[in-house]
Amino acid sequence: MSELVSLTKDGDVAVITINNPPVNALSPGVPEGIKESVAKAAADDTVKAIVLIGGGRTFIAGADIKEFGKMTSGKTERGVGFNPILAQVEACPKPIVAAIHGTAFGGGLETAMACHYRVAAPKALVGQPECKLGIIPGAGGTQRLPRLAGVAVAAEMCAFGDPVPAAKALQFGIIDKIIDGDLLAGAVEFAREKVGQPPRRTCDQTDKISNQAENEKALAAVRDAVKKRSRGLMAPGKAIDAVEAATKLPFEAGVEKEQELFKECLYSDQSKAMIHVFFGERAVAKIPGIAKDTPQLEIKRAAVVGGGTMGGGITMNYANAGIPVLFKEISQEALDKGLAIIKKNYAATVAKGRLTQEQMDQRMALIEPTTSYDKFKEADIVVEAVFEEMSLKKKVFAELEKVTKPEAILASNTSTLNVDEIASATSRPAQVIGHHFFSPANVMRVLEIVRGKDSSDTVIATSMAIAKKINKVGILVGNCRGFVGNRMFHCYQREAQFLLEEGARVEHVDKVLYDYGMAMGPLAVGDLAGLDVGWRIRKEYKHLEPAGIRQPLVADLICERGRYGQKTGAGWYKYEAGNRQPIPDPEVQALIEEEAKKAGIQRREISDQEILERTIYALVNEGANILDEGIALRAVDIDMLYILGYGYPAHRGGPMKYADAVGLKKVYDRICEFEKQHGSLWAPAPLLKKLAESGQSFADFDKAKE
Ligand code: T1G
Repeated sequence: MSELVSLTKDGDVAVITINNPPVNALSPGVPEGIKESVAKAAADDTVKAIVLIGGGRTFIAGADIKEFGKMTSGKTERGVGFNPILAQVEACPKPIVAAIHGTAFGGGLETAMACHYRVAAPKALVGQPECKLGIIPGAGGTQRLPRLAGVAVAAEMCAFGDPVPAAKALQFGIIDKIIDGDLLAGAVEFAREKVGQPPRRTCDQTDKISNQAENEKALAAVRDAVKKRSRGLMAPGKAIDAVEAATKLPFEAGVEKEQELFKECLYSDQSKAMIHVFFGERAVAKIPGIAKDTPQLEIKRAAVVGGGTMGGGITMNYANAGIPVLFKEISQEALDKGLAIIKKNYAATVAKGRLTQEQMDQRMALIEPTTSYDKFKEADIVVEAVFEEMSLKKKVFAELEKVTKPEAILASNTSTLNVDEIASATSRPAQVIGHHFFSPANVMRVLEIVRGKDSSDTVIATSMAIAKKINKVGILVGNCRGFVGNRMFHCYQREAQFLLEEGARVEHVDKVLYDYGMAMGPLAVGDLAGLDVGWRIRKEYKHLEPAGIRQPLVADLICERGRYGQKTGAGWYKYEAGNRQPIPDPEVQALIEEEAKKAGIQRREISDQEILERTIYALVNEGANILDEGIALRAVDIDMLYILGYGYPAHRGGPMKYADAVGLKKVYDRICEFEKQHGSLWAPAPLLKKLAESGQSFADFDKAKE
């Protein structure tokens, strides 16, 4: 018996326990152990019923995702061959009860559904989240789930992958009973009650899939929802196809059809990209050189300085995590305005039913508005979120040093300014760090943590921990102009604007990037964020710009005309009052053409492919420079920052993963062409050259750093 799966007995009930921490994934040996244990229990005359349960903190959380990379890279012949084992479980002549706690996800729920009954702890979750990995259930989930819960629920669960709490699962018919208290004891008792009854095989249930008219309506509705919510993704549609097969084919044929669709997804670039993202979100938490047991500061109270949109969003993050937070502005009027923004944000969430009024009130009660520093001495962390002006930030940090306790963390929400220079305004640079939130700060899940040259290990470790606590993915980066995200974004925006001058229309550039999968095109993003933000930074850094380097011609002119984007009703596009729909503006087009003419730029037709390569490869090339300088720890950190902070499509895996998928040699050669055409701004990054010429990838670069 493999130690991964143990078989014990509780009287006449066999108990099969999975012991594969941390999440009881169906790693090699676990399915075999289940098969062996079920066969033994079935052959044992003293056993009348069987319970299958997870050891540790959860039931089975799914197939071992690490195995997929081995399969798609040919490193293992082993497929996701759970179906024969689940068929044996289902055919067992003795009743088998799955006892679920923690999560029964993917193959975990599929295993539970192959059992004859399912009981669950009240807080358990079930789900088929495979589509979030770019695949679909591959062990009968799309065939058994509709038989238990009906086609509409099954299609929705398989197409969107959202977890379903136990109470809802009970209502849907996915589980049979919720066990309060001792789950195992409850499951054993439930199993005993089934002794002597013919096992209820899920594959034999057909009443919930027999109404074809209802099935077609349900499937069409989920297909519509996928069109709206899953733009560009392949797996959701395939999952619905598999569920549809359950309504049209005998069970075994439906399982075959599912397996065919599963393999189609598993070997796709989309799935490789999304699995990269799954592990990437966890990889970025590993900081070389900062020991796991580095002492951390306990964050019991926070404070935010600056009550604008960013300050308000940051304050909400702490309140949402249950941490009392001071919210400071310089005047009562500004404070009231900031508080109103917070209230409005919460009220909107309550209106959508995603928060109760009581929860909103609890969170508002954790926010203490103030116009003074009086209580800042109690704060364990202060986040400064004032105007992006160095002199103002340094003034605030000089004040903070006087009003906070020596061990307090002093974080700046600066999006590009030099964290070391900000720290120089205090005598405790070890306590200073950058916490760059992305707008809207209470929504975007990434926190770019910028280490200063003196930021202490404790401040860094605490920053990574508090990021998780406030439900952010913390990504540690080095200190340079624009850090990682905005330094690359500057190149991306620069190329987008050069393309306008060279002949592409605003809406064409944006459409190409939107169709690629970006949440918005680069110019529409500028209008959303506010063109004046970049304008102010360009003015702040103008004295540092090297002479003779081509600069965009039009962005400043647009700002000089008071066109800051959506907030002023016009930017690259124009906007009708109260409508955020961008409308191409002939005035801007004329300005672009006029400036290009003045600059002697020969305008031309520009292909979609060139627009895509000039913008995305600009990200890749600068990303390679950033990696080379050690400003980003790994290529995957850059990918995660772009997916979580800039609306980069997860199904492309991030700019660096995408470059790997294209092939670095191809990317490098194209960049060399751009260098010939457009000069030194396109000088290939040395690291990209090195990797391309040695046939390596950014994934190889990351692996070498492990
Ligand atoms: N396979 C391999 N490793 C996994 C894993 C999995 N399924 N799930 C988690 N891990 C690792 C994770 O990388 C991390 O490693 C550690 O476990 C703790 O995870 C056949 C084909 C279950 C809700 O998609 O959603 O089944 O960083 O930090 O926050 O049809 O993990 O410590 O080295 O996330 O408590 C379907 C994915 C697979 C579930 C727990 N299942 N996992 O969250 O811990 S496909 C999933 C999760 C499939 C079948 C198909 C979460 C969790 P490390 P964690 P957590």
